[in-house]
Amino acid sequence: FRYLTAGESHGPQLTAIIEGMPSGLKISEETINVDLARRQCGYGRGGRMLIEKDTVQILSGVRWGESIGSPITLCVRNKDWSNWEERMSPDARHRDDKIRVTRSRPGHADLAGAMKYNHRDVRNILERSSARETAVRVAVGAVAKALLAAFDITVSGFVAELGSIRAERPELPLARLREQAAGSELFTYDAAVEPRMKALIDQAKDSGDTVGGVVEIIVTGAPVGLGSHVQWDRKLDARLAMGLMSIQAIKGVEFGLGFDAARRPGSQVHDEIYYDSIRLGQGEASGFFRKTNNAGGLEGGISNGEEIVVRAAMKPIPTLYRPLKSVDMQTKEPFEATVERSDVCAVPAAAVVAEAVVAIEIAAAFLEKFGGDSLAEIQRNYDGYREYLRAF
Ligand code: EPS
Repeated sequence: FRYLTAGESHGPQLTAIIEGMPSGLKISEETINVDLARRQCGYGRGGRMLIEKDTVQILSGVRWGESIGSPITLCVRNKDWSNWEERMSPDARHRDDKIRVTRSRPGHADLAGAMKYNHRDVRNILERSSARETAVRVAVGAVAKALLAAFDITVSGFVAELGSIRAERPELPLARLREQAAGSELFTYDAAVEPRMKALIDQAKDSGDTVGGVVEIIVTGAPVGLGSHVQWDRKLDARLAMGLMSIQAIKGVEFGLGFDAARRPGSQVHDEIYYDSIRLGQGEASGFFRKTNNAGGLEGGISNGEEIVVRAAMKPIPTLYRPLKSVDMQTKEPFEATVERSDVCAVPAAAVVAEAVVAIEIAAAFLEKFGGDSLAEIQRNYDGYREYLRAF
């Protein structure tokens, strides 16, 4: 299971091609659109979100509501394209060097990218480094989530911290946490901190600043045995970290206790193992369990049957209304980088994007372990494995 995305932020569309999805999976544009809308509606977004109303078009690989096993092409059109047709045209006749962008913005890919690709126009970099690309990754994630849902695996993204404000995960079933987050413009599971978080965003907006935060992704129902200890690039935590780090503006990833584990003695970190055969009668896949989950559901790069809990830190958006110092690439003169349109905070959107990339990596590991060409074949493999686990 692999995918690629293509498309510029102000180009005609974003495209993804997914390869390796089995046949027989129910997929509809409507379900994908639900996640596209979630990504757009977080508190703190800028003017661009008033222009876009993202919807997906399925261009291949799905027939009559089901995947047929061939590559799936997804497309999300950019409504803003109508304002950019000439400036972003593939046609050489539209070339206009007067509109070149030579002022690279701190914190963006602008300068390093222009130097690497030998561009004198930063637009050739910023169009693709833009987080607009995440729209189509969320669409890919929705397909991955549809596969996982067929095996009762759920993936949920939440805002766990915003600036210096930390949310507390309430002791509630995950379904309730999802309900709470769905009704929150900040996608947080802690209703108590929401007003303070909003106030922080408003305050940043007023002072021309931006706010970052931490998103938390919780996976339930993942069986023991996804990923492997035997090779570095098969470790599930490594693959999840790569997926998350590939999201624009993410600067750090941690699992379970994360960096806090380094600050505690081992006796306060490792999750002790218990066994109770009664659990089997209650429909659990295994009699083995842990009373704590400091490991975040992963040991040795392998899922251990507990909830997978991973967090990603997002830096504040680097496009500020308040000017930041930079140097013009052409004149080499200093200038102060300002902007006409930007998001103040995109952490809620990042929770939806992180949910998508985690779903993609879990689905990829799942298909590697139970892989087959049709959903029915995977179901047989999965049922056999679960039966084996019960007897282990
Ligand atoms: C982005 C800058 C803004 C954001 C954009 C990401 O776009 P624009 O430059 O057109 O105002 O709105 O995010 C999206 C368009 C989106 O769909 O998330 C950037 O520089 O990364």
